[in-house]
Amino acid sequence: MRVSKYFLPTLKETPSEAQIASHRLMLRAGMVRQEAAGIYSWLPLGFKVLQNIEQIVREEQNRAGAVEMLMPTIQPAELWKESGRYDAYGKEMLRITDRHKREMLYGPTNEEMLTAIFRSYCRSYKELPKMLYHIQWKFRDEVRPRFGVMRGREFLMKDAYSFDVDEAAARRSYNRMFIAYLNTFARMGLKAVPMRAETGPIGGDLSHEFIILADTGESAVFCHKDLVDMPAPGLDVDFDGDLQPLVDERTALYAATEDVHDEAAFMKVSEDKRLSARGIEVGQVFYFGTKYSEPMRANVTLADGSEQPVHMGSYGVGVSRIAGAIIEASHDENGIIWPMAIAPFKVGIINLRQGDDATDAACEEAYAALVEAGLDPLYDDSENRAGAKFSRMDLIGLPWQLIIGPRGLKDGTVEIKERASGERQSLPLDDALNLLRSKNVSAI
Ligand code: 5CA
Repeated sequence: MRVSKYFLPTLKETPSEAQIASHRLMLRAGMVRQEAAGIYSWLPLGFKVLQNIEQIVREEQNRAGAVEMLMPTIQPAELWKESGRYDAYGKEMLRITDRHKREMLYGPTNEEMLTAIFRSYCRSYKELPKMLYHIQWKFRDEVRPRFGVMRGREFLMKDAYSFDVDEAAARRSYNRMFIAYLNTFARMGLKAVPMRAETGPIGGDLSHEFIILADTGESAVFCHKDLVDMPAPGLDVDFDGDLQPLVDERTALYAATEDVHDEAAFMKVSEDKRLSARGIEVGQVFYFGTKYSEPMRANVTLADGSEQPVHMGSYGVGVSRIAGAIIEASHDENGIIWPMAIAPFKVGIINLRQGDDATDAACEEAYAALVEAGLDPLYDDSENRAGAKFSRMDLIGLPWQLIIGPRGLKDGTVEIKERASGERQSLPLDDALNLLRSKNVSAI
């Protein structure tokens, strides 16, 4: 992409309404625009980031055996009356009445709808287990939408739902998602720690939140330090095998959010390993058994002919929140530092003298080569002065910068800068292109 053809409305001024770094940087980098409290347009740069996050989530859901589908954003109130959550959900639910005076709502989550879908088609234990998911916009009329996309009212969520014959089988589904989440966040360059958590309006009594440690996080958390650096299981995990030992490894050490925190248990962790911190919740998994299947009569016939409500769990990832969370975890005073896997473009090409024939030609050559290599370059071909190009490239945080100017070209060299370390090196264009090609591997 060429900057001259793109839409990249970066801001010089720091927007006054933004309280935390990620919100400030998303506005300044021209990633999002607020349309109403907690409701955002995703401008082209932000949208690419959102799509990259979504794609990693999708790949890891598929790897774990979940099947993608798409449910609507608008739901009929009847479904929620069946489960008993229509009144219980309270003011967070955006309620809508259509022209025929039918009560509708903008879905805050989809347990009811998936339970209804399941009961329409599945009647026998032979069809189990099943795991379905979608990636769809949700609406929760939060009292205090804040921190930009981190606590929005409209936000993009991946939500998966599992159906199993009994609790032991449901536990296996829970474990699959638990492990898939560890890999998902690791691929995004995030260290997410699973912590025992409150179940809130979703229900059930087994739940973990996946939390990234950050000073600006909304939740207070307490955990064993070793959990923070424990490596992800890796993409070669056998999801059909026994995942319990991998889950046990994580759950044996103390980790809890403030809502379920047990001070006495925490004090048993040796003092040098005790970590009390703040964190951002990027995902949550729930096992709630028959909470929805029982009132909604989603039953399956067992081998002995008896009928039983199906055992369910649900598993959410805050896709749009993650865009903010990654920036919170990875930025400096000059701007965002994207991990390679999430970066909206992998390389930024800076032309130091637009209009100089040799410089323009070298930039064009580099651009074509990087497109060819699948590195999706962003070429700043604007008439801006070099200083403005540098600061904008730092602000939007592409992992690599390829800097090309007349002075270097005279000696036959260009410059490469790594955004994360700030390290720069001069080398011939061909070597620079080869080096960049060698960096084109996704994380993990
Ligand atoms: N039905 C379950 C799991 S599918 C559920 O709704 N879980 S949740 O309430 O924990 O939400 C899942 C994830 O969505 C959270 O972990 C969080 O990352 C994200 N999320 C929740 N509320 C918001 C919000 N207001 N803004 C942005 N992301 C949010």
